[in-house]
Amino acid sequence: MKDVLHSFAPGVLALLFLLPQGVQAKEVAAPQQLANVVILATGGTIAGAGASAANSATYQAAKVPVEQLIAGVPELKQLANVRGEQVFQIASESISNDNLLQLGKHVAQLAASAEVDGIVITHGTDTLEETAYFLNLVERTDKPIVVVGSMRPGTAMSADGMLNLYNAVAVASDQSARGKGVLVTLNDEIHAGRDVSKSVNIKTEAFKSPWGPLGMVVEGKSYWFRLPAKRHTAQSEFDIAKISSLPRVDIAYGYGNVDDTSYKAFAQAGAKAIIHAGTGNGSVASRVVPTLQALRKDGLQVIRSSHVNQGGFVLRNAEQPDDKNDWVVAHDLNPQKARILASVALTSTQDSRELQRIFWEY
Ligand code: DAS
Repeated sequence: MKDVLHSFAPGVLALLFLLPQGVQAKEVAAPQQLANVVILATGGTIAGAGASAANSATYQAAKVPVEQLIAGVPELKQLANVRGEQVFQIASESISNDNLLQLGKHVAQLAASAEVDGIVITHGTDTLEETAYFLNLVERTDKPIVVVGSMRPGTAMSADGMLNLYNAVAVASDQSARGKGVLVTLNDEIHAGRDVSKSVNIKTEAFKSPWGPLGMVVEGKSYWFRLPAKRHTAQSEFDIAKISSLPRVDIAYGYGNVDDTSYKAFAQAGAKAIIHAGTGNGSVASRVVPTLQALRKDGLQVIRSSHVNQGGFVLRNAEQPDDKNDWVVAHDLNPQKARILASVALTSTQDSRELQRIFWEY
């Protein structure tokens, strides 16, 4: 661990020597004027460590504890009164529904406290978009909740985690971020937790929203250009306090030559809904349609989404007779986000028409 801190120190030390004389450090407000921000650490690359500074892609995720992350960015103290909690220390591809519930309930407790003004969640990038959307649906608060990750470990040259964390705390401590839903900051951009997804896995500019980011963070200041249009957080009908378990929802991938094997297997495993990650407009291979019609008749919900990678847009009764089949369409949500919304929605309704309303509104 010590050597990892040293790898952070040069960055900070260099700053002290390189800073041109006469440049005044940012005015630091008195602690009582600063927002109180809690950083919940869950693991991922932002907590990763590689063998050398040249390892930007080969490293171990979920190694560096939250105290070390905070110590690596001493400038956080100029933004907010920050404290850290280590909730998990896992790579996010391993996050489970139980992890989501545990994290969601802890976030709700913190958000309810008058001592907390904003929450930052450090998280692996692989399923960051799912966690951010989940919290966007179930956290009944207007306080800023900002999910942040990094594409390179802190030990690598040009590591992006330090500035991403600085930006996340800057947004979480900013009154202007209130009421904008759960936010995701990477690469100086502020995205809606609902819209953003990981679109490339080897660049620091990895996270994209099909309809664009909400804003930018530059030198610790948030600049807003758009607002979320869908229901979220305090305006949501869902409440983490009323959710004790998340129904199983699986994703079956559509592709050439596909057959109904995966759909049947998920139904057999107890899925309450299957997200069809379809080609194009959520299209379904003709040899799979009868199985999905039968599964629907058995009570399983069928939700058509699209696995196109820059924003699908699945409309009812286009490509498939959804009214006749009593299927649901996922609108512009990618399959992994559709899974999150279906699982949350199924905690409150089994009615396919209600599910469709929820997919239009969230
Ligand atoms: N395995 C990845 C994860 O934890 C590492 C990362 O990109 O954060 O999501």
